[in-house]
Amino acid sequence: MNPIPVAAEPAPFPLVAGKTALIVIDMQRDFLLPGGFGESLGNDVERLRTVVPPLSALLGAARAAGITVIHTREGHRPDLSDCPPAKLQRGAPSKRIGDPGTYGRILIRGEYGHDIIDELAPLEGEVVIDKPGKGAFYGTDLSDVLTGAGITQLLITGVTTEVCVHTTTREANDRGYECLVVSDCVGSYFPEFHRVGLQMVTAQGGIFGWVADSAAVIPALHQLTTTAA
Ligand code: TIU
Repeated sequence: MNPIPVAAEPAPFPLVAGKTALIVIDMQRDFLLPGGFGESLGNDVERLRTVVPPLSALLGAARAAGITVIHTREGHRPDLSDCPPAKLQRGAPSKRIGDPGTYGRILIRGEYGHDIIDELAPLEGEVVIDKPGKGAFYGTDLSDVLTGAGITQLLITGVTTEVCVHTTTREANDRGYECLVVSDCVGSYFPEFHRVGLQMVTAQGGIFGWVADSAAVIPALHQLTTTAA
């Protein structure tokens, strides 16, 4: 089947049926709710809430189109053996990874705060990748999952734009994936970093990939649904 072109910067993005996955990065309570890791770093977590409605709509369209959906969660083992001292000690946050927080131990697997917000909860059968770093490929089996599913195109969403979204997009681009970052479905605690982070993806002819908003991607997913039916 021919790719469906999505209006994007710097050029139309080729959406390919059966080869596209939606990646939802770290939409976890620890990043989005007051009292979590994000706030412990001094951030205003309310800024990330704007991502939830458009991402919810995009997720619905992706599920309806039957494309592969993969969620990621940043976090660590309870004994912190997979958390490098440099990450643990970085900065001077009021609370660190592993400390008790409002939603359990901060960014620790199995804790309430580490899990994905209710609005975007994974459905049964959707892959959830637990990652110790900022990039979703580092220290995970994401490459194997994508290869096994025959995926070549990634729709990248989640938080935060300039940290885990950027790191993952760069990792994916270097591995040969064609990446479309969905601009209103990624968010940052810093509006300026968000804006420039998106520009960095598309500069120089799309050095890391493509950028489009959900209003451009959702109709293409609907088209995929119609074409596949
Ligand atoms: N602090 C910040 O902006 N982000 C992170 O620590 N992790 C992710 O981006 N997921």
